[in-house]
Amino acid sequence: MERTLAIIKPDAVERNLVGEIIKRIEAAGLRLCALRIKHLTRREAERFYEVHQERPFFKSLCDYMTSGPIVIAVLGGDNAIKRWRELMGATDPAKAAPGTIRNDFGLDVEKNASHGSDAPETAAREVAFFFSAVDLVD
Ligand code: DAT
Ligand code: MG
Repeated sequence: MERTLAIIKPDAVERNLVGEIIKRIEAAGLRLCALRIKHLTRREAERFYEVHQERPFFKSLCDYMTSGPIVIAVLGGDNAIKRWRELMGATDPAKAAPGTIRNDFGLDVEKNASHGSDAPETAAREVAFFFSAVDLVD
């Protein structure tokens, strides 16, 4: 079984889309291994997205990710990383396939409703960023 980190971003929490997005996760057969709600501090957002710190959108991204509460989940299952990214769709909602979370609910390339880890190494780092081993169910 593989694990990945999923975030329901502030724009989606604000619009009461948490239940709808978790419904899609469960319908796809991914398991919830951990779940919490949190309002990120500036420092936490900057550390979480440090790989993007040289990008022109970094400050705006951190402003946005600290603008309201987020829901953070660890998802488990065979191929969970790829399957969750497929459910989300492409980064830019305008380019995401119909029926994906970002196409259905994303507002723009920044306010794109959800986050998913992109590889096993980043998934391990991102899960450990928010959760301890004792927080995770198998
Ligand atoms: P993803 O979230 O699909 O893994 P990413 O890792 O390239 O995409 O970027 C992280 C987040 O940064 C993304 O979800 C939204 C924001 N972002 C990416 N490209 C952007 C851009 N060109 N303008 C504004 N925000 C952007
Ligand atoms: Mg990414």
